[in-house]
Amino acid sequence: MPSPAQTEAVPSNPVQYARPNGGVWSQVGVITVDYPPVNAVGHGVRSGLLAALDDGLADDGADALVIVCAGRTFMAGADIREFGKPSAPPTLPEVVARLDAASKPVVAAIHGTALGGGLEVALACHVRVALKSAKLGLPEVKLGLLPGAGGTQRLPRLVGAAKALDMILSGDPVGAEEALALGLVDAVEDGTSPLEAGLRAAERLLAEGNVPQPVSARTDRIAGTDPGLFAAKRAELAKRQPHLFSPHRIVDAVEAAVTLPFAEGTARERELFLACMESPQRAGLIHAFFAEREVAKVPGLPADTPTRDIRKIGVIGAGTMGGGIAMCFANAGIPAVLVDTAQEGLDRGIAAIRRNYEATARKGRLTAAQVEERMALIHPTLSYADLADADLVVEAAFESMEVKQTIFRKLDETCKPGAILATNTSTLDVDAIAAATGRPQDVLGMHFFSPANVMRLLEVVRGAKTSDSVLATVMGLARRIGKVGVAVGVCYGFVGNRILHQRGRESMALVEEGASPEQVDRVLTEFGFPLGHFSMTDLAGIDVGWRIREERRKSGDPEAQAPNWLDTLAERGRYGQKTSAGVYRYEPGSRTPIPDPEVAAVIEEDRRRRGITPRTVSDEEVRERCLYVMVNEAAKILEEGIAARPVDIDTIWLHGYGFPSWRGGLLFWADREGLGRIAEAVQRYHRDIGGPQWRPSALLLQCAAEGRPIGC
Ligand code: T1G
Repeated sequence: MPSPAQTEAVPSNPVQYARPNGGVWSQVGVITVDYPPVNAVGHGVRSGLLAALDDGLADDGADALVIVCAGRTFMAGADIREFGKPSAPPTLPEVVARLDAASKPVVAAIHGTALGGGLEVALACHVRVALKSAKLGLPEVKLGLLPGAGGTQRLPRLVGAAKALDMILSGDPVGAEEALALGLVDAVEDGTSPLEAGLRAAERLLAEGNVPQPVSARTDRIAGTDPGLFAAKRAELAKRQPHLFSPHRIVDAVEAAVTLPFAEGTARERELFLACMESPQRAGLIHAFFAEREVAKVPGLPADTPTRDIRKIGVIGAGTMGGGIAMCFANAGIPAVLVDTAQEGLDRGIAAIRRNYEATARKGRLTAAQVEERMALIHPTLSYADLADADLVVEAAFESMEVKQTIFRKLDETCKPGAILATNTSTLDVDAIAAATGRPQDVLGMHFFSPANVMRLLEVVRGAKTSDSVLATVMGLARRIGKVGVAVGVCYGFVGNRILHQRGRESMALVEEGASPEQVDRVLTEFGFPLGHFSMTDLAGIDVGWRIREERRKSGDPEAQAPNWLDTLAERGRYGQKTSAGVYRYEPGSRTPIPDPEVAAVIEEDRRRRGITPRTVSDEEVRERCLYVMVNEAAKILEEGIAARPVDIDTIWLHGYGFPSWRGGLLFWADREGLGRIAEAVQRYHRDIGGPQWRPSALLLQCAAEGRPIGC
C-alpha cells in the first residue's frame, strides 16, 4: 500500500513563530503549526516546534507563548507514516522536555482533535484552553502502542491514575467539557477561534501573574493512589484482551508514574514504548488504520466524480436488517421511510427500533430527547407511494430472487428518476436484480452486516451497469452514516461471505472427520477471533444459512449441498442464541456457549449416515484448514477483480467478521505467516481433500514462487 499521499500542499516549514505587533496581545508570541490534513507531528513539525520555541523564548517582547494549529484540528498525534522507519531527531520526547522547561508560560489552544503526541505537546504546556467542540485523547493503544512522549506520566498527574488508565486503555477521546471537569484543560471557550481563545488565556495568565507549575512537577492527583488499581487492571486485561501486548505495557507505564519520580517514570515509559514499537501487533494495527482510509478511494473512480444529494431515503422490509438500516440513516439525521407489507410487521419493526434506542439511552449514550428525535425521522408506511421522492431506497426483504425482483419492478415504477435503488442481499446476483428495472445504472448492492446499526462494514456491490456517480455517491454516504464502505464486484457471497463460506465448509468437514465444534472454535478464538465459527453461526442464526441452503436445494442448484448436521439442528428448531440452543446450549439471558451432548449425538449420527469413522484432528490441522482456505479464496477474489486490492479484503474481514485487528487483516497476516508455507499446504489439501475450495489460486502460487507479498 503506497504511503498515503499528502492531499494538501505542505508548507516547507510547517511551524511559524510570530507576535502580533501592537494591541492587547502584543506581549504574546504565537507558534502556529500548519501541516495538513491533521497537523500530524512528523519530523518537520517537531523540528519546527523547537525552532519556534527558541524564537519565542528569545523574543524579549514576548512574556508568554501560545501554541495553536491552522486547519481543522490541533495536532492529531505523531505522524503514523513515520513509524517503522528510522526516526530523525529531534524526537517528540525532546520537544516536550523543552516545552516543560520553558522559561516563559506556554498556552496550548486546542480545537478539533488533540490526540496522541498532539495532546502530549499540550500536556507539556503550562495551560490548556479548548474550544467547546474539541476532543482530547491518547488513542495509541489502537495502534498497538502507548503514549511515548510523556502522556503516561503527565495525564495521571492531571486527572488521577484511575481515569488516566481508563482513557489510555480505551484510547477514546473525551469532550472539552469533560476535560475541564477532569482538570485536563483549564478553560473552555465557544464561538471564537482557537487563536483568540489562546491569546485570551495568555492575557489572563499574565494579568494574574500566577503561572501554574509544569504538570511534570505536580503530584497531588497521584499521591495516595491505591496500588491495587494496577493489579486489578492487569487481571481485567488478561480476561478481556488476552492477546494484546500494549495494554499491559500501559498499566506498567502508569504504575511507574505513581511509583517513580518523573524522570525515572519517563525513562520507563520510553522503554515500554520501544517494546511496543517492536511488537508485530503495532504493524498490524497501523496497517488496519490506513487500510480503513485507503478503501474509501476506489481505484478507477476519480475523486471528483459527481455525486447525488441524499436527503431522504426509503427502506423496504421492517425486519431485523431493515430496522437496523433505517436507524443508521436516522442516526445521521437523514429521514427514512420504512415500508412493510403488513401493519403487524411494521409495528413489530418500529417497536424493535424503539427498544434498541431506549437500550442505548439506558447506557447513557443517548438522551431521551435524542431517542425521540431519531424515532421522528423514521416514517413507517404500507405504501410504496411514500417513496416517490426518496433519493435512495434500500431493499432489505427476504433472501429470495423472486421476491427481490418483484420489489425492484415496483420501485422502478414508483421512484423518481435519479433515485438510487440498492439491495441489501447478502448472496444473490445484483445484476439479475438490476435487470428487473429499466435503470440498472442506478442499481447496486449495499450489503449491511447484522446488527446493521452497530456493524461498521458496508460492502458496496458494484453491478455490471452501476454508474460511477451512483458508486461515488454511496461510497461517500457510507462515511456519512458512520460505515466503512468497501467497493466489491458481483459474485456469490461477494467478498466477505464468499470467504466465510469456505471457512464454514472446512469447519463442517473437520467436524465430520472427527473434530468437535468446540475444538474448531477454540482454535479460532486462540487465533484472535472474538467468536469461533460455530458460536458465530449460533449468533447469526442457524436458520439463516439453512433457509439459503434449502432455497438452493429447492432451485436444483448443482452447488447445493446435501443436508448436514447443522440442518438437522435447524429442523429441530435449534436456531442458535435466539432459541437458546443451536450448536451450543445457552442459559437464559447468557451468551456463553455451553457444549451440548445432544449436538454431539447429532454429529455422531451424521457421521454414521455418511459412513465416516472419526479420527483425531490436530489443532494445527484445524488452524491451517480454516485459515489457509480463506487466504486461497481471497487470492482468487483478487484474481477475478471482485476486490480491487488486498486492503479491501483485509478491511472487510476486520470490520465485518472480527478478524483480529492486531494481525492487520487476512492478507497482511498471510504474508507474515509465509506464503510459501500456505501455498505448500493448499496444494497438499488439494491433493488429499480435493474440492473447489482447495483448487490453488494461481496468484497465491505465483506470489509464493516469486517470494513477493500478496498483501499490502
Ligand atoms: N499520522 C499520519 N496521517 C494521519 C494521522 C496521523 N496521526 N491521522 C490522520 N492521518 C491522515 C489519514 O490517513 C488521512 O489521510 C487523513 O489524515 C485524514 O484522516 C508519540 C506514538 C484525526 C480523528 O492515532 O484518529 O501520537 O487518507 O480520514 O475522519 O505518543 O484521522 O486523506 O490520505 O481519518 O476526520 C496517535 C489518528 C498517533 C490519531 C481525523 N494519533 N487519526 O479523522 O480524517 S500515535 C492517532 C485519527 C502517537 C505518541 C504516539 C483520525 C482523526 P488520507 P481521516 P477524519
